Amino acid sequence: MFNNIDKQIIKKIKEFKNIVIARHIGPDPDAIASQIALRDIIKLNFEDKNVYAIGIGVSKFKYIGTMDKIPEDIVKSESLLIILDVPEFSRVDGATKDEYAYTIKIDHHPCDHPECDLDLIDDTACSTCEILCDVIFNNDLVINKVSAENLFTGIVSDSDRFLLSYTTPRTFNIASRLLDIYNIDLTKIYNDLYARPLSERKFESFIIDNINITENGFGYIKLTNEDYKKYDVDANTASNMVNDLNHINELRCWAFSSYDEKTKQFRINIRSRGVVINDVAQLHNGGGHKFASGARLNTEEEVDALFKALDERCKESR
Ligand SMILES: [Mn+2]
Repeated sequence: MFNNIDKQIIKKIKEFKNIVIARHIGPDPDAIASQIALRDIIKLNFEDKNVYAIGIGVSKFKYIGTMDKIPEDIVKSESLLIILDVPEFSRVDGATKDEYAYTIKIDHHPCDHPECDLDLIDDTACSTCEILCDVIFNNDLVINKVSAENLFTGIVSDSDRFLLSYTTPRTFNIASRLLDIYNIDLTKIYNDLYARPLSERKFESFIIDNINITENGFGYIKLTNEDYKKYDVDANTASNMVNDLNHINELRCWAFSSYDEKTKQFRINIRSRGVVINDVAQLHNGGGHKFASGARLNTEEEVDALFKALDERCKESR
Protein backbone atom coordinates (compact mmCIF):
# COMPACT_ATOMS: atom_id res chain seq x y z
CA MET A 1 0.00 0.00 0.00
CA PHE A 2 1.10 3.57 -0.77
CA ASN A 3 4.13 2.16 -2.71
CA ASN A 4 6.17 2.33 0.47
CA ILE A 5 5.88 6.12 0.64
CA ASP A 6 4.51 5.69 4.15
CA LYS A 7 7.69 3.82 5.13
CA GLN A 8 9.78 6.66 3.73
CA ILE A 9 7.71 9.13 5.75
CA ILE A 10 8.38 7.21 8.96
CA LYS A 11 12.08 7.11 8.08
CA LYS A 12 12.15 10.89 7.67
CA ILE A 13 10.28 11.41 10.94
CA LYS A 14 12.95 9.31 12.67
CA GLU A 15 15.71 11.37 11.04
CA PHE A 16 14.62 14.80 12.23
CA LYS A 17 14.56 16.04 15.80
CA ASN A 18 12.34 19.03 15.04
CA ILE A 19 9.11 18.52 13.13
CA VAL A 20 6.56 21.15 12.16
CA ILE A 21 3.06 20.18 11.02
CA ALA A 22 0.95 22.63 9.02
CA ARG A 23 -2.41 22.58 7.20
CA HIS A 24 -4.62 24.75 5.05
CA ILE A 25 -5.89 28.23 5.81
CA GLY A 26 -9.52 28.36 6.96
CA PRO A 27 -9.20 24.91 8.54
CA ASP A 28 -11.97 22.35 8.94
CA PRO A 29 -12.07 19.52 11.52
CA ASP A 30 -10.16 17.11 9.21
CA ALA A 31 -7.30 19.60 8.83
CA ILE A 32 -6.97 20.33 12.54
CA ALA A 33 -7.65 16.79 13.75
CA SER A 34 -5.07 15.29 11.39
CA GLN A 35 -2.53 17.86 12.53
CA ILE A 36 -3.09 17.37 16.26
CA ALA A 37 -3.30 13.57 15.97
CA LEU A 38 -0.08 13.30 13.94
CA ARG A 39 1.74 15.60 16.39
CA ASP A 40 0.63 13.57 19.40
CA ILE A 41 1.31 10.22 17.73
CA ILE A 42 4.84 11.22 16.72
CA LYS A 43 5.52 12.29 20.32
CA LEU A 44 4.06 9.04 21.62
CA ASN A 45 6.10 6.79 19.31
CA PHE A 46 9.42 8.51 18.87
CA GLU A 47 11.41 9.76 21.82
CA ASP A 48 12.96 13.21 22.04
CA LYS A 49 11.11 14.78 19.16
CA ASN A 50 10.01 18.39 19.20
CA VAL A 51 6.75 18.50 17.25
CA TYR A 52 4.71 21.62 16.59
CA ALA A 53 1.25 21.93 15.04
CA ILE A 54 1.09 25.42 13.57
CA GLY A 55 -1.48 27.78 12.06
CA ILE A 56 -4.11 30.17 13.34
CA GLY A 57 -6.18 28.63 16.14
CA VAL A 58 -9.94 28.38 15.66
CA SER A 59 -11.86 28.68 18.93
CA LYS A 60 -14.74 26.43 17.90
CA PHE A 61 -12.32 23.57 17.17
CA LYS A 62 -10.48 23.93 20.48
CA TYR A 63 -11.95 20.63 21.64
CA ILE A 64 -9.70 18.90 19.09
CA GLY A 65 -6.55 20.48 20.53
CA THR A 66 -4.63 23.74 20.54
CA MET A 67 -1.99 25.04 18.15
CA ASP A 68 1.68 25.51 19.05
CA LYS A 69 4.13 28.34 18.59
CA ILE A 70 7.51 27.32 17.23
CA PRO A 71 10.10 28.36 19.88
CA GLU A 72 12.71 30.92 18.79
CA ASP A 73 15.61 28.48 19.11
CA ILE A 74 14.21 25.98 16.59
CA VAL A 75 16.10 26.28 13.30
CA LYS A 76 13.58 25.76 10.53
CA SER A 77 16.23 25.13 7.89
CA GLU A 78 17.22 22.02 9.88
CA SER A 79 13.65 20.89 10.50
CA LEU A 80 11.10 18.67 8.79
CA LEU A 81 7.82 20.19 7.59
CA ILE A 82 4.74 18.02 7.06
CA ILE A 83 1.73 19.62 5.39
CA LEU A 84 -1.67 17.95 5.78
CA ASP A 85 -5.02 18.16 4.01
CA VAL A 86 -3.79 20.75 1.53
CA PRO A 87 -2.69 20.25 -2.09
CA GLU A 88 -0.47 23.31 -2.55
CA PHE A 89 1.80 25.59 -0.57
CA SER A 90 -0.18 28.63 -1.68
CA ARG A 91 -2.94 27.49 0.69
CA VAL A 92 -0.75 26.42 3.63
CA ASP A 93 -1.24 28.41 6.83
CA GLY A 94 2.04 29.66 8.26
CA ALA A 95 4.79 27.80 6.39
CA THR A 96 6.66 27.98 3.10
CA LYS A 97 8.58 25.21 1.38
CA ASP A 98 12.02 26.84 1.20
CA GLU A 99 12.19 27.58 4.95
CA TYR A 100 12.54 23.88 5.78
CA ALA A 101 15.19 21.21 5.24
CA TYR A 102 12.71 18.63 3.96
CA THR A 103 8.99 18.68 3.19
CA ILE A 104 6.30 16.00 3.16
CA LYS A 105 2.68 16.23 2.08
CA ILE A 106 -0.11 13.87 3.16
CA ASP A 107 -3.41 14.69 1.49
CA HIS A 108 -6.59 13.41 -0.15
CA HIS A 109 -7.15 16.30 -2.60
CA PRO A 110 -6.36 15.52 -6.24
CA CYS A 111 -3.09 17.11 -7.37
CA ASP A 112 -1.32 16.54 -10.68
CA HIS A 113 2.19 17.72 -9.78
CA PRO A 114 4.75 17.05 -7.06
CA GLU A 115 4.53 19.65 -4.30
CA CYS A 116 6.90 18.43 -1.57
CA ASP A 117 10.07 16.33 -1.43
CA LEU A 118 7.76 13.44 -0.60
CA ASP A 119 4.04 13.37 -1.43
CA LEU A 120 1.55 10.84 -0.12
CA ILE A 121 -1.64 11.55 -2.04
CA ASP A 122 -4.66 9.29 -2.01
CA ASP A 123 -7.64 10.99 -3.59
CA THR A 124 -9.79 7.91 -3.00
CA ALA A 125 -9.61 8.48 0.76
CA CYS A 126 -12.51 10.32 2.38
CA SER A 127 -10.22 12.40 4.57
CA THR A 128 -6.63 13.07 5.52
CA CYS A 129 -7.38 11.35 8.83
CA GLU A 130 -8.30 8.17 6.90
CA ILE A 131 -4.89 8.19 5.17
CA LEU A 132 -3.14 8.83 8.47
CA CYS A 133 -4.90 5.84 10.03
CA ASP A 134 -3.56 3.62 7.25
CA VAL A 135 -0.05 4.97 7.77
CA ILE A 136 -0.37 4.38 11.52
CA PHE A 137 -1.78 0.85 11.21
CA ASN A 138 0.65 -0.19 8.42
CA ASN A 139 3.61 0.89 10.51
CA ASP A 140 2.36 -0.45 13.83
CA LEU A 141 2.46 2.92 15.52
CA VAL A 142 0.95 3.24 18.97
CA ILE A 143 -1.99 5.60 19.43
CA ASN A 144 -4.04 6.61 22.45
CA LYS A 145 -7.73 7.27 22.98
CA VAL A 146 -7.49 11.05 22.43
CA SER A 147 -5.72 10.62 19.08
CA ALA A 148 -8.15 7.89 18.06
CA GLU A 149 -11.04 10.26 18.80
CA ASN A 150 -9.40 13.02 16.79
CA LEU A 151 -8.83 10.73 13.80
CA PHE A 152 -12.42 9.54 14.00
CA THR A 153 -13.58 13.18 14.16
CA GLY A 154 -11.73 14.00 10.92
CA ILE A 155 -13.20 10.97 9.15
CA VAL A 156 -16.76 11.67 10.30
CA SER A 157 -16.54 15.34 9.46
CA ASP A 158 -15.01 15.08 5.98
CA SER A 159 -17.26 12.18 4.94
CA ASP A 160 -20.25 14.12 6.30
CA ARG A 161 -21.14 11.29 8.66
CA PHE A 162 -20.33 8.58 6.08
CA LEU A 163 -22.71 10.18 3.61
CA LEU A 164 -20.46 11.45 0.79
CA SER A 165 -19.41 9.22 -2.08
CA TYR A 166 -15.80 9.07 -0.84
CA THR A 167 -17.02 6.80 1.93
CA THR A 168 -15.78 3.27 1.18
CA PRO A 169 -15.49 -0.11 2.90
CA ARG A 170 -12.00 1.03 3.88
CA THR A 171 -13.52 4.06 5.66
CA PHE A 172 -15.82 1.80 7.66
CA ASN A 173 -13.00 -0.65 8.41
CA ILE A 174 -10.85 2.11 9.83
CA ALA A 175 -13.74 3.64 11.79
CA SER A 176 -14.65 0.23 13.15
CA ARG A 177 -11.07 -0.44 14.18
CA LEU A 178 -10.84 2.89 16.01
CA LEU A 179 -14.14 2.20 17.78
CA ASP A 180 -13.23 -1.35 18.63
CA ILE A 181 -9.81 -0.72 20.14
CA TYR A 182 -10.08 2.69 21.76
CA ASN A 183 -13.56 2.78 23.25
CA ILE A 184 -14.30 6.09 21.57
CA ASP A 185 -16.98 8.33 23.07
CA LEU A 186 -19.27 8.78 20.06
CA THR A 187 -21.82 10.99 21.81
CA LYS A 188 -19.15 13.48 22.78
CA ILE A 189 -17.65 13.51 19.27
CA TYR A 190 -21.00 14.13 17.57
CA ASN A 191 -21.96 16.78 20.10
CA ASP A 192 -18.64 18.61 19.64
CA LEU A 193 -18.97 18.42 15.87
CA TYR A 194 -22.64 19.21 15.37
CA ALA A 195 -24.06 21.21 18.29
CA ARG A 196 -24.24 24.87 17.33
CA PRO A 197 -25.77 28.13 18.46
CA LEU A 198 -29.29 28.99 17.34
CA SER A 199 -27.89 32.03 15.49
CA GLU A 200 -26.08 29.68 13.11
CA ARG A 201 -29.25 27.72 12.39
CA LYS A 202 -31.02 31.01 11.73
CA PHE A 203 -28.23 31.96 9.33
CA GLU A 204 -28.79 28.64 7.56
CA SER A 205 -32.46 29.56 7.17
CA PHE A 206 -31.42 32.94 5.80
CA ILE A 207 -29.31 31.18 3.17
CA ILE A 208 -32.15 28.85 2.19
CA ASP A 209 -34.53 31.83 1.97
CA ASN A 210 -32.17 33.84 -0.19
CA ILE A 211 -30.34 31.41 -2.45
CA ASN A 212 -30.86 31.98 -6.17
CA ILE A 213 -31.63 28.88 -8.22
CA THR A 214 -31.25 28.82 -12.00
CA GLU A 215 -33.32 26.71 -14.36
CA ASN A 216 -30.28 24.41 -14.67
CA GLY A 217 -30.35 23.54 -10.99
CA PHE A 218 -27.46 25.76 -9.98
CA GLY A 219 -27.88 27.56 -6.66
CA TYR A 220 -25.76 30.51 -5.63
CA ILE A 221 -25.60 33.17 -2.98
CA LYS A 222 -23.19 35.98 -2.14
CA LEU A 223 -22.73 36.37 1.60
CA THR A 224 -21.56 39.71 2.92
CA ASN A 225 -20.07 41.10 6.09
CA GLU A 226 -23.44 42.60 7.00
CA ASP A 227 -24.99 39.14 6.79
CA TYR A 228 -22.40 37.64 9.15
CA LYS A 229 -22.84 40.50 11.59
CA LYS A 230 -26.62 40.24 11.62
CA TYR A 231 -26.46 36.53 12.48
CA ASP A 232 -23.29 36.69 14.56
CA VAL A 233 -21.31 34.18 12.46
CA ASP A 234 -17.84 34.46 10.94
CA ALA A 235 -16.82 34.05 7.31
CA ASN A 236 -15.36 30.61 7.99
CA THR A 237 -18.55 29.30 9.60
CA ALA A 238 -20.59 30.73 6.76
CA SER A 239 -18.56 29.07 4.04
CA ASN A 240 -18.54 25.70 5.84
CA MET A 241 -22.35 25.78 5.82
CA VAL A 242 -22.27 24.90 2.13
CA ASN A 243 -22.48 21.23 3.16
CA ASP A 244 -25.85 21.80 4.83
CA LEU A 245 -27.55 22.39 1.48
CA ASN A 246 -27.14 18.82 0.30
CA HIS A 247 -30.22 16.78 -0.60
CA ILE A 248 -32.42 19.58 -1.85
CA ASN A 249 -34.17 18.27 -4.97
CA GLU A 250 -33.98 21.55 -6.87
CA LEU A 251 -30.21 21.87 -6.40
CA ARG A 252 -27.74 19.83 -8.47
CA CYS A 253 -24.83 22.13 -7.79
CA TRP A 254 -24.57 25.07 -5.41
CA ALA A 255 -21.98 27.67 -4.46
CA PHE A 256 -21.47 30.22 -1.72
CA SER A 257 -19.37 33.30 -2.11
CA SER A 258 -18.32 34.59 1.29
CA TYR A 259 -16.35 37.77 1.49
CA ASP A 260 -13.47 37.67 3.95
CA GLU A 261 -12.63 41.10 5.29
CA LYS A 262 -9.26 39.90 6.62
CA THR A 263 -7.90 38.63 3.31
CA LYS A 264 -10.03 40.99 1.17
CA GLN A 265 -10.94 37.97 -0.90
CA PHE A 266 -14.09 36.17 -1.94
CA ARG A 267 -14.00 32.60 -0.76
CA ILE A 268 -16.10 30.35 -2.96
CA ASN A 269 -17.34 26.97 -1.75
CA ILE A 270 -18.91 24.68 -4.30
CA ARG A 271 -20.74 21.39 -3.85
CA SER A 272 -22.64 19.19 -6.23
CA ARG A 273 -24.60 16.01 -6.49
CA GLY A 274 -23.24 14.34 -9.63
CA VAL A 275 -22.11 17.37 -11.64
CA VAL A 276 -18.29 17.40 -11.93
CA ILE A 277 -17.04 20.81 -10.79
CA ASN A 278 -13.36 20.67 -9.91
CA ASP A 279 -12.14 21.32 -13.45
CA VAL A 280 -14.38 24.40 -13.59
CA ALA A 281 -12.96 25.59 -10.25
CA GLN A 282 -9.43 24.99 -11.52
CA LEU A 283 -10.00 27.45 -14.37
CA HIS A 284 -11.06 30.06 -11.80
CA ASN A 285 -8.18 30.05 -9.33
CA GLY A 286 -9.49 27.09 -7.37
CA GLY A 287 -9.64 23.33 -7.27
CA GLY A 288 -10.64 20.42 -5.09
CA HIS A 289 -12.60 17.23 -5.41
CA LYS A 290 -14.98 16.24 -8.22
CA PHE A 291 -18.08 17.14 -6.21
CA ALA A 292 -16.62 19.45 -3.55
CA SER A 293 -14.44 22.31 -4.66
CA GLY A 294 -13.53 25.87 -3.81
CA ALA A 295 -11.75 28.96 -5.03
CA ARG A 296 -10.43 32.28 -3.76
CA LEU A 297 -11.14 35.29 -5.93
CA ASN A 298 -10.24 38.96 -5.73
CA THR A 299 -13.16 40.69 -7.44
CA GLU A 300 -16.90 40.35 -7.69
CA GLU A 301 -16.58 40.11 -11.49
CA GLU A 302 -14.50 36.96 -11.03
CA VAL A 303 -17.18 35.56 -8.72
CA ASP A 304 -19.85 36.22 -11.34
CA ALA A 305 -17.70 34.57 -14.03
CA LEU A 306 -17.26 31.43 -11.91
CA PHE A 307 -20.97 31.25 -11.07
CA LYS A 308 -21.77 31.59 -14.79
CA ALA A 309 -19.36 28.79 -15.66
CA LEU A 310 -20.89 26.53 -13.00
CA ASP A 311 -24.39 27.23 -14.31
CA GLU A 312 -23.14 26.35 -17.80
CA ARG A 313 -21.69 23.09 -16.47
CA CYS A 314 -25.05 22.24 -14.93
CA LYS A 315 -26.72 22.92 -18.26
CA GLU A 316 -24.22 20.76 -20.21
CA SER A 317 -24.52 17.85 -17.84
CA ARG A 318 -28.28 17.54 -17.88
MN1 LIG B 1 -9.88 16.94 4.35
